[in-house]
Amino acid sequence: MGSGESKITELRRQLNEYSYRYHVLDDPIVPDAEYDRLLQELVNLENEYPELVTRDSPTQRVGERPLSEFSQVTHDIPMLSLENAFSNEELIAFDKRIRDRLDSAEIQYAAEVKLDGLAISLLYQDGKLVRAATRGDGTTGEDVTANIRTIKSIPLALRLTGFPARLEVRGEVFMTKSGFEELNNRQQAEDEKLFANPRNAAAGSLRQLDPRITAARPLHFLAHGIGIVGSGEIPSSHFDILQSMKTWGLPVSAETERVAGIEECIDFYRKISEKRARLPYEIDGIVFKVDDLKLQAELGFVSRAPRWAVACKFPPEEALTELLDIEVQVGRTGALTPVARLRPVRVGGVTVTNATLHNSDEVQRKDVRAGDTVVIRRAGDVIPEVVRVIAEKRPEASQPFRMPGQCPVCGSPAERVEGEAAIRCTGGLHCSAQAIQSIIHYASRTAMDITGLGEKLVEQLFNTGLVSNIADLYQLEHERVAALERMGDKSAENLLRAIETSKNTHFDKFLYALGIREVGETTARNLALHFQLDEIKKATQADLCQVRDIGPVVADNIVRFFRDEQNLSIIDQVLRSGVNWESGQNDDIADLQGKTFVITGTLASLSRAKAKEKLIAKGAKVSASVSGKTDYLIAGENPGSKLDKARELSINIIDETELLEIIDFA
Ligand code: D41
Repeated sequence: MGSGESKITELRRQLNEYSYRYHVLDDPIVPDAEYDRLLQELVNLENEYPELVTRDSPTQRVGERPLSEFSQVTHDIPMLSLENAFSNEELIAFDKRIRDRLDSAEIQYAAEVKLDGLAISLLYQDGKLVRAATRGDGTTGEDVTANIRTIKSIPLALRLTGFPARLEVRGEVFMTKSGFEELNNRQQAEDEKLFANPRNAAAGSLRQLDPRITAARPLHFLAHGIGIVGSGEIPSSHFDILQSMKTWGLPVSAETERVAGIEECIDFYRKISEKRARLPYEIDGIVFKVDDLKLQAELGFVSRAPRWAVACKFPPEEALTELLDIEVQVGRTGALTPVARLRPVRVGGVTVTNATLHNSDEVQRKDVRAGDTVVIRRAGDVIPEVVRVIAEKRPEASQPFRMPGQCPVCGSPAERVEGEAAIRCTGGLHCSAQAIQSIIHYASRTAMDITGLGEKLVEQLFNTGLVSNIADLYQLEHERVAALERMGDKSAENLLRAIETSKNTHFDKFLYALGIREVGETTARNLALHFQLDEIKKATQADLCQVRDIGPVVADNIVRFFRDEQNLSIIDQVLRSGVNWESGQNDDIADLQGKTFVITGTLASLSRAKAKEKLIAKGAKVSASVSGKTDYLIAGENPGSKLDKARELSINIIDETELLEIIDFA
């Protein structure tokens, strides 16, 4: 072997190994720039020795010429479809059918996420990728080898040994959520057509006749099964096959687990549903497959679907509906928020009638209009939003939306604040919408915590003239409250007692309750650690900027708030009504101040939400995932992968008893 040849072999080995570490193990060992440098070195050497270029060299991913058409491929072993289960009951029935047929008490399943991509078949002959085809109708697909070769997570040659001489790998080609966003941003910048979702973007990218276009698209692949196996041994269970494929350099999902029995299936489904919004790619369900291949063979298939597998579909996160009208709401701080009123539609498992449009810039950018057919998205527990308009369905007479120049509630001029997206009503507390919202906020659980005083009741008290500001709450009389519609003696008594009880509070809660613009719970707590009320009233912008996390804008909001005579008078009245707090009570808060907690598993004596609230009340931060910034992991029953991660990062792990001590939970 010449020195050129051995250098080329070594470079290819190195590049393939780096690629494997990156795409399959998700654990890169070199920076991208180093990979690119070695690849360039290989390109140069191959130019020097063109006779040494091989089909499976990492330099040979992108073909030079567009195809004129895709040729047809017949799948020797048909690519079957999946039976669906749309409820827990249907999943339970699936498991029961299998147990009955096999006369078995408990079945082991491989539990996988169901990627929302395109099913693909990859044929490896002697470890070399020789053909790639779409699923098509399951019997006949299209030959997309040239395009598939451009996908970097698909090995052109398998690693190591032990794979069958002929091996058909089946899996899904997809685009990550972030890859999709980036692609659409690029398309927009270049005035090209936008893709509706990652799945369509992946499909459109794979359908290109010019592989150079496909190569520029962020496509990924995950293997989830096999087809043809010729001359060679494979493991006897599906899960073990996936593990073997991984060692051969094929990427498989990190979420796959082996589970036993229906209960573990349901747990897995719940776990992934909860995680769904945080996964980097879109999934539309879970697939359960009988793990043992012998049992699979025994079960066989009906028409075009195997009896041994089932797909549990998630409710779709997007739906189409008609936008009936755009209404402008006024928030606590006067911000005018356009809200879409929708023809009711089911999305993400609930019926949605309103969706946020954020602000007027957003409405302009998306050009959303009354009468439009729109895509609504509700992912996880986030507020439903309008994603985009279906332009083709726009009615002819439609008018662009315009933000009103006046507050729709009080008629005061609406102004855009420099450097802000929001347009605000300038009416302040003279605006009934702002007045009502400020009282709702004052009474809310995380502020003064006046039990039972919610939105509806505040509106009623305000509209009947009993309460116009927070000070009036303390002047309420039993008879007049009891006389309100839907109230009565008992409810009135409960309300007045709740108001009385709430008078004993903490300074930070009170500060937060005042609803000063941009003073949230954390800022209020930081302020309370530094100042007494009298000091804040007199503080200058510079004084306030000394406080952690307070910048000039927030400081300015605070100064303005306490310069307003009406605000000062209301605060005076409130305090004279008996609202009080102990001074110096915040000493113990300092311990947890700024510490970051993550909670995993189930807690026996309180909900995770409650634990989170208590920790935040003590000045801690609570984050959803473990990282280097985490100070403590609270591990309850059945902790998940967060516990492993925390151990890996040597993060302090505490149990429920210790947690209860920290938060003085009685
Ligand atoms: O992730 C997927 N989309 C996925 C699709 C998966 N994890 N497993 C699958 N398993 C099968 C069987 C059991 C029929 C071999 C599938 C598909 N089929 C499938 N994809 C498209 C049609 C069928």
